[in-house]
Amino acid sequence: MSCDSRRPVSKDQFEGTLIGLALGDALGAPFEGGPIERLLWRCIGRTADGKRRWTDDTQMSLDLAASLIANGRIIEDDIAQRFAASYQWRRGYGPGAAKVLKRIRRGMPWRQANRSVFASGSYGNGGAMRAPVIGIYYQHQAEMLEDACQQSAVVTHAHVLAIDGARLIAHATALAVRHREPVQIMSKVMGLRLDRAFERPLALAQQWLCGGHRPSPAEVAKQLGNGISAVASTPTAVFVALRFVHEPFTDMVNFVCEGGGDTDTIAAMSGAIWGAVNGYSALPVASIAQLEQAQMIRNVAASLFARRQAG
Ligand code: R7I
Ligand code: MG
Ligand code: MG
Repeated sequence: MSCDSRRPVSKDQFEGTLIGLALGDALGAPFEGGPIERLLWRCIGRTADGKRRWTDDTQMSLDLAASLIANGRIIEDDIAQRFAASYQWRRGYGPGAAKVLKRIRRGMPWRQANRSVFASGSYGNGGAMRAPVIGIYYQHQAEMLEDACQQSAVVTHAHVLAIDGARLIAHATALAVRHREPVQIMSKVMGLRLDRAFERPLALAQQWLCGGHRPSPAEVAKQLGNGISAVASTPTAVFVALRFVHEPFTDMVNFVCEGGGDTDTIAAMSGAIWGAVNGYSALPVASIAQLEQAQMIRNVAASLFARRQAG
């Protein structure tokens, strides 16, 4: 195990981030929510040829990546149109996000739609679940990463807590591309200026990581959260990713699924961070073979890498 070695980012890490995200999403989706959501996913969670479907987390990440590939930077109007055009109820979007996207599709400007369901904008984790794309793309440009987090989240998630959740996940992914040591990544994450609501869960996560404490899935869910809000899921995803970063991907996803709650999104975010550290080549081959449109996602990651290299 290398100690905090600085590495040039590789295509393998771009692919690892996006496929790690999609795998976490698809493997976590059957365990998301309560009995009704799980039953529904049993009916619609497989493609005609038996592959595991991914959900809104992956769809929005692919839309964001496609926009960056096309434009080289974040253009809010473009990502709003792409998010709205891709919306399909069967991808399991959050209820508020679904309304926002349908309104944008009907012609409402995103600056109006993003505060039309909740007056201050949504504090859900929908802005954070796509933030790994920002993290890998801007991993060497801290200021641009900050702006891009804000811009990519705000079109659907205007609330400060949603934007800070996106910043946390994007920075954690960017740090994961360059460093391998969990404690090192965690201490850098602690230096981000986030809303006070993130302080307690992040401090506890750091304490656990530094002390070598191995909490159970139930303890993580209880102490850090497993909910649909950015505050109740993004510190959890960062902790889980760092706790399992040198252990098998599948063990990490099983841990998230055992913790319950917003399993697809927590596994998607931790899967992306895990993939950023370890790369595509470390992901489980058998699970990738079962993943809906895995090759397409890999191609998107490769194009994003090429766009990044082109400057
Ligand atoms: O954040 P969002 O896109 O949800 C993503 C989640 C992920 O788990 C996906 O996998 C998918 O399952 O959904 O969706 P939103 O609807 O914007 O936010 C999620 C939920 O948080 C909302 O439906 C509300 O229940 C709650 N919420 C709020 N409640 C009250 N006031 C978000 N913002 C507010 C608020 O301001
Ligand atoms: Mg989802
Ligand atoms: Mg979810």
